[in-house]
Amino acid sequence: MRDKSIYVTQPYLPPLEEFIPYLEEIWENKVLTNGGPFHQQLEASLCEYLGVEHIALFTNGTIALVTALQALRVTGEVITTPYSFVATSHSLLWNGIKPVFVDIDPNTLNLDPEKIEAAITPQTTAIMPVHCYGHPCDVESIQRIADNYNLKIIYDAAHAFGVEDAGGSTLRHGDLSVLSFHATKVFNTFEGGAIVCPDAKTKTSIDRLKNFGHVGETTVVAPGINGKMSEFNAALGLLQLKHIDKALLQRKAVDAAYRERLKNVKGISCVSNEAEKTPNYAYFPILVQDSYPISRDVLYQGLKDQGIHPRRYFYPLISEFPMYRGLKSADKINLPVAMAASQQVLCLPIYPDLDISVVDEITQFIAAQAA
Ligand code: T4K
Repeated sequence: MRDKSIYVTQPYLPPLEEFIPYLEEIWENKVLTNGGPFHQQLEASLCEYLGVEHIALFTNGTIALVTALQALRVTGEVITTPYSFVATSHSLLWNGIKPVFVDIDPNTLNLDPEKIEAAITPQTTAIMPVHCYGHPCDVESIQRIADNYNLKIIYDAAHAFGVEDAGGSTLRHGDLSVLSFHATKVFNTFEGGAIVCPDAKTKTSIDRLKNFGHVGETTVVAPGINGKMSEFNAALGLLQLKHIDKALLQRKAVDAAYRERLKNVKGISCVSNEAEKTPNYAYFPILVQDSYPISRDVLYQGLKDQGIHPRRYFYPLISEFPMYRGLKSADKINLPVAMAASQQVLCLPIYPDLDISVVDEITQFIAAQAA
């Protein structure tokens, strides 16, 4: 019998004793931050693991998004999705940029490329799509539009750690991709994030921006911010990397168990991960459709009453929050697919240590409501 509540996620933590040698090294070196040895090692190790050329580590994904926009000098209007965590659009507001919301594709729940062109104005300078739940966007169509209109692309890849498509890492697309290493993510450094850069020059300018714009002791070349990852977090990242493949396999088993047990439940559909060559099983979103006998919110509450805490990522839509709802593009009429998804989605618990008996319990509860 289960004796504790189950949350949508539980951070992966390696054995504590494995972290002690890293701490001892920090204590010995007395280098705590500002691009120390663990920071450098983690950048190199992540490049190798993810199959990308250049990575700049950050204190979290939000500051990385804010900095990515600064690095590309994005201004004016940026086309983005309302179906995301609010940090996506907040990074635009922090740069004085106007978000322009465009509806999503009903299958991938990512920005719908067919709707992008109609939203482009003379003020548009970039597109900020999200690989929602780690499922890749239609990167080719988005790139074609960006090329035609001379727009930058910054992917919010907060959910897309380790995801690969047929050609390699999903993080290689666009001008920049931004990762989050928050506690709730597939790969975590407690707090953390990164920008995947296409070349060394871009990485250098981003490294300056995350260090106040400093070059050397006495020169400041840009109004940078403090976005640096500490040695403590970088050391955690190095240790997590040693365990990531096992953690991903455990997630894969949970994902497969849900799909198998829910496949015949009328009114419940699982978001496909067939587009990925290597999925990361970051989230397990289901859509509770009209043909299911109870609403998403009644199911949500029913599970909570059992001590199971799924999450309605992403409800409400970003466009419904007070600082966005006055925008013309925030009008519900423009965003029917995103509205429907936000009313139907429920992210079920998924994390490496989740026991399959809990998946059984959750799926039996969901199926029982439909019986
Ligand atoms: N772009 C996208 C698309 C994002 O999803 C995010 C973050 C960002 C950008 C920004 O990246 P960061 O600046 O965060 O690096 C969480 C996270 O705080 C946030 O990182 C994440 N997206 C978002 C989707 O989810 P909450 O409000 O759901 O977190 P919270 O505290 O309710 O945690 C959920 C569950 O996880 C808890 O019920 C229990 C468990 N948990 C959580 C934490 C923090 C633990 O067991 N231990 C923990 O330490 O926002």
